[in-house]
Amino acid sequence: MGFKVRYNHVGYTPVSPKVFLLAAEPACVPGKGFAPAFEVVSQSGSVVYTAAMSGQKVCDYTDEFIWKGDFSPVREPGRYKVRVTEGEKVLSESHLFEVSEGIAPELLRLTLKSFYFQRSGVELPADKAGKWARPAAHLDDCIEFHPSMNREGTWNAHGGWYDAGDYGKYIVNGGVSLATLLLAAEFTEKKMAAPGICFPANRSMDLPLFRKNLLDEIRFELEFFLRMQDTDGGVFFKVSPAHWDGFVTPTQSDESQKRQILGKSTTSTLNFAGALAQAHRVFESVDSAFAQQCLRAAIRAYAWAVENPDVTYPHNTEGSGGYGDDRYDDEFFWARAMLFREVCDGVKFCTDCERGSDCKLSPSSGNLRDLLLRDMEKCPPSLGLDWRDTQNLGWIALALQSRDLDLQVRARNTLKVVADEIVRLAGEDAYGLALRRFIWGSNGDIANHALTLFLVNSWSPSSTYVDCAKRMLDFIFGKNPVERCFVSGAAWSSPKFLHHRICHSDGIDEPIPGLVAGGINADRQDMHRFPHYPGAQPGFSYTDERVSFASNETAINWNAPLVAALYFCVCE
Ligand code: 9MR
Repeated sequence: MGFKVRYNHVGYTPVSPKVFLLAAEPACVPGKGFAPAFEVVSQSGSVVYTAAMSGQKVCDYTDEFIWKGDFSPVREPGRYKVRVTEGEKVLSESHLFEVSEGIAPELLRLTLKSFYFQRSGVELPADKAGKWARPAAHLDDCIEFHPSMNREGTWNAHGGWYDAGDYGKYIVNGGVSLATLLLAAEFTEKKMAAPGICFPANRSMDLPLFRKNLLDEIRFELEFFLRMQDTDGGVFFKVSPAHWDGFVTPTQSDESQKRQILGKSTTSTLNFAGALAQAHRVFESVDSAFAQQCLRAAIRAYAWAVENPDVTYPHNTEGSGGYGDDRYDDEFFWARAMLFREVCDGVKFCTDCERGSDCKLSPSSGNLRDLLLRDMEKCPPSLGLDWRDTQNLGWIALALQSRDLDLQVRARNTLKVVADEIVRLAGEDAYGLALRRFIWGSNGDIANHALTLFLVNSWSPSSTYVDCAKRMLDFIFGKNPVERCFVSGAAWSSPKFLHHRICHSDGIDEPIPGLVAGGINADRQDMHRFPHYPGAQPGFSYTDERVSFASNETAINWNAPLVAALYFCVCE
């Protein structure tokens, strides 16, 4: 009979819940009276804690029997393993893992730094990038328009992060990634300003340094965003190579093909408006001229979208991803709520903040507050957020603003219902997740659920939310059916063969650290590339192979909520 322990391969923070699982392989049916127990063993071999495994469950996406072990009382920093026994027999035991206050801060540093490695168009010098240093390439400062634009001339679309394992740069996905990182930035500011906060909150965390690095990284993308705005206020959709690149370096890619800019559309323009309005808030105290520039750009973008409310995304996907979305309500809600939060009392929106400019909120659209009330009706929240469904960013903006207490209370209560639903679903799931299905980028979904819990906890504090969120992050770091820590460079089981062009062409064995793999994806869209998934059940739909673009690619919109959730783990 095959048993496996499933646990956080990196380790646990002393005060965190410390839960691990025992899984019996799908074919094994435990006999009556089967009663496993476990011990926690220190590196020197002494048993520091024993308890019974509890709560047998069947996991519906792996067909495994699952038991839970909880060793939360073990708080003494050190290296440990868990060993599950039945009578004299050892059923399974873990590798050594840490209990340490340094774990979450280190993971936070690592996952944030991954954005630096995703920078395009600039040199990454060795003193910052170590062995992953690389020369500037994909400058994109003088690129042509895609033929679909029917437009002469060139454009400067320099900078920004590569979206994922490909060399595309996309506003739609960049926008939600920025918004998520900006949320973390908002909280760092509050944290540092709070009276009586004993600094640093976690002794292993240098919060001012983290905040500086976070803002530097966010600004790198924001400056690219600003370049993507056309003179009329609309925002281009993406910059991409003419054809999918092979696994070549950025420099080799430059030598082999040209890059193009394309697709001014409603979703890209509203994504831009939402993210840039929020940037205004975050950068106000750091660089107010830049903050004003962001806000003006956001308003112009919003005005363009009001006049162009249904311009579809570019359907050209040769050499790039689609990010296709023809529903605009949720993007309008996000942009409006962020702008509402920044600039107005909801009555004279544009005239108040952009007197004399060409910014127009169509008079027939009515006052902004009324529009927001309609948005709230039309766009109920989801459990988390992704590039397609962005309404939660609208709800979050309303929950965090204090101009209108009525809207604040409604938004906070609505999101609290969402958090309670996440907790309910997680309680039913053998691995403690609130996913309804594992889809492309499921690790991003998991991180976003955790982030929702942490945000709601900020106005409605409950250890249930925090514990549930932390247990979800354990899944990303190893407590999962495929026994992988999904973040490169974080643990012995981390991915080595991410679907990532730079990682496969830079001649360095170790992948760039801090990148989260998309993770388990029951849809397996890459079967034609013959990946070796470890089992037939949906929960085994991950493989650490380069061909597995559907499970083993990384993307900025999955890394960003992980950074934000880890920030909350450490500091809030
Ligand atoms: O994250 C995107 C996922 O939701 C879609 O199902 C998938 C297919 O359209 O595309 C994913 O995004 C990819 C993008 O299109 C191009 N860069 C890599 C992204 C991550 O795989």
